[in-house]
Amino acid sequence: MEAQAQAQAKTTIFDLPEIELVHPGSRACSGCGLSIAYRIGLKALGKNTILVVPPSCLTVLQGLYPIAATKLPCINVTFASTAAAGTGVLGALRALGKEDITVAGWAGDGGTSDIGIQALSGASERGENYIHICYDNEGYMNTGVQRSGTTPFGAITTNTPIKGKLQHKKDLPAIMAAHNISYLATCSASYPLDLYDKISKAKNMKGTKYIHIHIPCPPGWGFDTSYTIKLGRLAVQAGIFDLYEITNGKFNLTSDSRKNLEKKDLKPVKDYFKAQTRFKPLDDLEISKMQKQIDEKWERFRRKANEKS
Ligand SMILES: Cc1ncc(C[n+]2csc(CCOP(=O)(O)OP(=O)(O)O)c2C)c(N)n1
Ligand code: SF4
Repeated sequence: MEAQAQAQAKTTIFDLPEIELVHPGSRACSGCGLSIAYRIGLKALGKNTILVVPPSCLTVLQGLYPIAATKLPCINVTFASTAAAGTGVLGALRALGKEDITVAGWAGDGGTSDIGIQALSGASERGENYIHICYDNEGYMNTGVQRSGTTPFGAITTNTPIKGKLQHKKDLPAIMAAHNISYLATCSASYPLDLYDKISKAKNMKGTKYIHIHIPCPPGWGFDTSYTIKLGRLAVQAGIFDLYEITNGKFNLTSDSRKNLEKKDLKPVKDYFKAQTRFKPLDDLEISKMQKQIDEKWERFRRKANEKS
């Protein structure tokens, strides 16, 4: 019961701010998880925000001045430099005495886990008062679905076309947690209220904050555009992508991931893999190995939760 109560997002659909910081209509694909996360995320960041965005699907979604989809000021920067540019904006605001403005980098998984990681690591080590939001659609999607560090094992991309990716997904939130930043949260486009609460919390904390959002991507993953929400939820309910936050070092599972703690059997990972054409190379043996890894991870989560209580 207690876990159920703690699992609830604090914000309900009725309390979401009515303000819209994204104009209706964008150039994202239909069914894009990013367009949901972006709309809700900007409601949480609020209008007193400057965005820093590297090349990605988000630059396509936003479009260019004067027909940009975003109503906030936004700086488009080079691929590797999001967090460094964010640090520069913070310095300029400090010089102007305007320290009440939120500076948020919003970058893809390629722009965060691969090419942007050194700038982000530096900003985090310095403890810049900066929010970095990584939307993880698990590939370089804007340039035609190439594999990134966070593409999962077995996924077909245009440069892993036959056997799928042979390496496992880089655990970027764990890398960021090792920087001991003030706040870190994982979210999913399929849990918009949980996402809203976490970005709102990040906005009200000092120091470096990192938000990692799982983003179902119909053309990159190979599923029907009407299944975006269902598929993102299945990733969480099968225990593949976990929703949690680390506030000043304190770890907590949230939303359906917290509910998973009390379940004996989570949804089978097979359902998630079979729902996407990108996982075609995975045979039953590979899937059962992955099910075992997920089961072991959840055993560890349960042991930790029992030690705490
Ligand atoms: C230095 C550099 N290398 C390559 C590119 C080409 N490029 C533009 S967007 C992009 C993919 C971005 O991937 P990701 O950050 O995962 O965002 P997504 O497209 O998936 O939204 C690439 C490779 C570039 N702009 N700059
Ligand atoms: S490729 Fe994927 S992430 Fe990019 S706009 Fe299309 S659905 Fe969204």
